[in-house]
Amino acid sequence: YRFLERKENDREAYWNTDVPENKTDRKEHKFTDEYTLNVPGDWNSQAEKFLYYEGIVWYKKSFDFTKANSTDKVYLYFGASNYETDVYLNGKKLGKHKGGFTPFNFEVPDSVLKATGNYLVVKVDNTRHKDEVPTVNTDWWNYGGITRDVQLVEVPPAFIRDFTLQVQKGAALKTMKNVPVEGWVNVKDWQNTREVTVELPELKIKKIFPVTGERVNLRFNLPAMQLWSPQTPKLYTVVVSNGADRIEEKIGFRTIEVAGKQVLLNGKPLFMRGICMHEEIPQQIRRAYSKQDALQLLGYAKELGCNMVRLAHYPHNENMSRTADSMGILVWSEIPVYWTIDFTSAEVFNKARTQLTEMITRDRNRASIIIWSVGNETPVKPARTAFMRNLISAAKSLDSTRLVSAALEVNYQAGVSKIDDPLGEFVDIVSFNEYLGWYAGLPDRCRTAQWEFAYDKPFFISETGAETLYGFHGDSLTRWSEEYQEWYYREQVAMFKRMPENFAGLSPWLLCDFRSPRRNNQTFQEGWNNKGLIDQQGRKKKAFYVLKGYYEEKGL
Ligand code: ADA
Repeated sequence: YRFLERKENDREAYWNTDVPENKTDRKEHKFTDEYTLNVPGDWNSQAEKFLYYEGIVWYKKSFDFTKANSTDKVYLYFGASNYETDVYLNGKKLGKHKGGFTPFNFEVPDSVLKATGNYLVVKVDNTRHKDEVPTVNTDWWNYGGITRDVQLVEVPPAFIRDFTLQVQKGAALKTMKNVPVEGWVNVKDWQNTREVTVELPELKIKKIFPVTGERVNLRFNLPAMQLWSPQTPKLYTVVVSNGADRIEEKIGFRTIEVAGKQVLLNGKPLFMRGICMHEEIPQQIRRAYSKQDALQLLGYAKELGCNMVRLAHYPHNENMSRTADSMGILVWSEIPVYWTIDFTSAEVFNKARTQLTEMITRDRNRASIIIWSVGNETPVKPARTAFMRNLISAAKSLDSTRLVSAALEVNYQAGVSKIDDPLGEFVDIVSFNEYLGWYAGLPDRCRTAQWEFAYDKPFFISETGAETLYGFHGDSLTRWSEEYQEWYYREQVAMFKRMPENFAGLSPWLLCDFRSPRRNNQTFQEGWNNKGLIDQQGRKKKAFYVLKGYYEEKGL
């Protein structure tokens, strides 16, 4: 392990967001200690001395591996590793990846892999840099390490790299009979394999397609079937095979579109009763990664009466979207283009687009995901608008079936809150974050708030919230008390009820209190952002029940 020369628990340094770039006295030196770290898992939560650690950790592991067939290919797959990862096997470099929240893999050449005594070394560096995505300044903990699963994957030479199947875009779903679906199978390098078979056993469907080029297009009808929705999260097993390889996926079929002022799910108006969340689990206080974690977080959302979650501010682990698929929870999935980054840099754009591509490639078969978000609160400037527009086009060309949005800022003018960000023209849903009654004024401000919308599109409140310490009580005018947050939510709910008809839903900020290096108010924060409706111990604050009450009313 090589640590940057910083006190191991250097809280001051961690809280100073300029540290990674501007400290000139950084030297590297070797620690002789070795630790056993769990993978998947962030390193910060695995030992007290790592809590504030940012820098490099070298991982090593040995393993034996015998291929089932000598002609098979082997890949080393990482679910995610934050942020820069270099992978070596038996002394040979397999590759490098940047980006903390999306999957990547490297082919392991036959010449490198041994039957016994393979030695895998992975260097992970979570140092923040100005020209990375996200950049130096974020309001969440920069958990380092190999935070998601690592797998060795053995496949035949002609293997199914990827496929997708969804309801045809624009299909009018008058009846549930003969629902048209479309998609493709990636057949790159299949050489002598001439056919691919797609089956949906439950619907007694078996289709055989001839293989040409690198992509085989799929288009057929499903007979009487059930669409996926939050009320009926029906998933069908889809089997794709070619004689040598076979993969099975569980896929839900639904449509999502904007028609005039409304968002339509399966052709019917949708109101999103959402909540934002970070990928952090209360009580244990670490990065979430497992199915169990997903059940806990999404279980809280269900209890709150949600039909939707905003997974902020980066792609969460795959268990989240898969569990959302089976629980019937709609998902907003986002890349970490957050606040100010260098919008003039082509290199930074490429980093953002790579993460967008990796996110969409992983999750394009998840019915739960209805919105790809290209960023959060990026300040309105011409270069930024061009940058974000290009990301929107990239998302659309990767997946034309889902909606694209971004959390915009409100343009506060005397007495009027204007939603007029130029990016509004290019997104499908105009989303924005507002904190009326927390960052400015008291919650009763909501009563006189005037909203002006420049776009005749559905709009979505992607954040609203107030900080509160669980168990800290006062009257409703006492900031940080549970009563203040409760009052804030009451006033906000009353305001939502007066919103115009294109109000398509909301995802308040946020489900659980979370660690943040920016939050250094010594009395109320101590390294925590406490806008959760649930605290770090998993206890519900009073405001939880205000939002739940509203969602119960809306859900009727
Ligand atoms: C912003 C940001 C969030 C969160 C919030 C807050 O709106 O989008 O990440 O940090 O502020 O708590 O102030």
